[in-house]
Amino acid sequence: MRYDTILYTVTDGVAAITLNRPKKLNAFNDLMIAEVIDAFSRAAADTAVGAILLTGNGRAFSAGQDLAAVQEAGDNFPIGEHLRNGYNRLIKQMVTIEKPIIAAINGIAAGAGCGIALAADMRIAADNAAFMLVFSRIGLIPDSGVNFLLPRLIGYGRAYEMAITAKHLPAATALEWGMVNRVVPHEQLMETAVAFAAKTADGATIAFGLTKRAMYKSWTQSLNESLETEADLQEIAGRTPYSLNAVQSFINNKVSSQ
Ligand code: T3D
Repeated sequence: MRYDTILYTVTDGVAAITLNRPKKLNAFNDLMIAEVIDAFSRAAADTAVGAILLTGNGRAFSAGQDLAAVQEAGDNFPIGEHLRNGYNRLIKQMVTIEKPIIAAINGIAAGAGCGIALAADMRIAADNAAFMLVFSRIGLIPDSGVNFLLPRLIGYGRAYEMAITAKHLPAATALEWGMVNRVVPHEQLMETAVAFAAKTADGATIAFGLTKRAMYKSWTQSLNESLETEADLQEIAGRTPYSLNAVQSFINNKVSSQ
């Protein structure tokens, strides 16, 4: 698929997906949703890709749904169907791809843009970035996974307040609340995120993918069930060449230092 609204590159084991409608603050139209879904599928299927980096071009990460496109569609816009066919598919895809997704939040992440940032496994934010649940400003409830993901990261009270006030949450507060993993000066964002993604892609990628599966699965499991999942997945992780070699080199180093 040729992309018109995103950029897609693969370097050093990292697939970088860049939302690329900067004049519209990377608001999502239908084409962009389809292209991002296609790019994630491509990155998931590519054995050369060990980590995925998601960012936005220009001054925003994403301003969410393109409201001009919604207005053009008229009063009978089938919003539920639009969510099911678009954002819901994208969010489900992001949380089930067994490769780490790192979002480099370069500016405002609003509405569905915030939900998509939350569906990444880690977030590195520029110091001038911010999150905003703008939905209530236009009389909507949060969507794109926000109701599920945000209270789990920052707690119900904070998430609910963000939803009903629709206020900017600056990166520094997002860090304090556990919504982002780190905040860096804006000019260092891409360098930091790319280096982190490349290091991740060079690590125990199968184990990283299985860790994601185990953690997401645990949210709907009892402790006993989660322990069972860990045992099952460890059977797989423990037999990977990465694990076998790492254990062997640990033993070898011990022997040679005796
Ligand atoms: O249909 C469904 O599936 C439902 C799904 C809904 C999911 C959602 O995401 S609902 C929420 C939709 N998003 C919003 O309501 C955010 C709208 N944007 C804003 O509130 C502001 O733009 C920001 C607070 C994000 C940033 O403000 P500011 O002052 O920095 O920038 P700006 O001047 O408002 O925007 C710059 C340009 O981007 C401007 O275009 P122009 O006038 O220069 O040609 C503006 O219209 C455009 N833009 C920004 N956000 C959107 C947008 N165009 C279309 N849709 C947008 N969401």
